[in-house]
Amino acid sequence: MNTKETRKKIEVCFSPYLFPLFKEEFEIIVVIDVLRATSAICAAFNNGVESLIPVSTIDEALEYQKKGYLVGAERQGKIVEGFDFGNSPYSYMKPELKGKSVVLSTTNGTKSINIAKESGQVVIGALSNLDVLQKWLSEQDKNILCLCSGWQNKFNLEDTICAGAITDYLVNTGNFRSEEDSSIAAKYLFLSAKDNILGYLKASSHRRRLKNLNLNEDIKYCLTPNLAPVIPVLNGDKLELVKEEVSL
Ligand code: 3SL
Repeated sequence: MNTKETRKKIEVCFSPYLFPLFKEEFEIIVVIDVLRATSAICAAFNNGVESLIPVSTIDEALEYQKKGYLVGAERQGKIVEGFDFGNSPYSYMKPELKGKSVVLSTTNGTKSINIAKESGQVVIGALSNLDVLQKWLSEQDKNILCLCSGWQNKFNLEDTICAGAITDYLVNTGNFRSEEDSSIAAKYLFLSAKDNILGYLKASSHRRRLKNLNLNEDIKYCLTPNLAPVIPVLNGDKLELVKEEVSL
């Protein structure tokens, strides 16, 4: 266990809007968009996708499509017309995507990735890769920020609960400290939700939004921990799997 002085920081930023207040201090930024961008990204890598290019705008997505890439695009929870797929994790489990490089643009998640990338090493976080990600983070000896993508710059519960789980785990190793109230609040939300995350989020805004679009199967998948034990990290403009083995 590290002494008080040598412990690294683990903090939580509730939304991309607040990110400028945090961005100078962290070497690793865990971008979280549980419903559904980062869960879809983990599903893609778990299915053998070679790399994934996250882009912020539909124009960028179109440019890649013209170059022959398979491109997913989502806005307001729906597939953007003319693209190969949207943001459902199930779209990224198809055998034909194995070994491919795909492109994705989503309402909040891919924007957060691009906002974070100038400030530190971007790592993808979701409930679906929780255990393996926590273990890997605990071995990095770096200051870590969990950036919750939220919804259009607003706070959301599911990303905060995931960030709280990571915070709780890292603080419990004895090698990390949290000082911000946002991190403490995230941790307490996780502790209240952890025995039934699906039930806890029943009335949450994005769960309702996706339920109205008949996306219940996606909700269940995204809120179930450890279905996709992979660690995607950003290398230049591409997400790729971390090279090292992580044993739980
Ligand atoms: O905002 C995002 O990046 C998406 O994950 C939103 S949705 O779940 O596809 O509606």
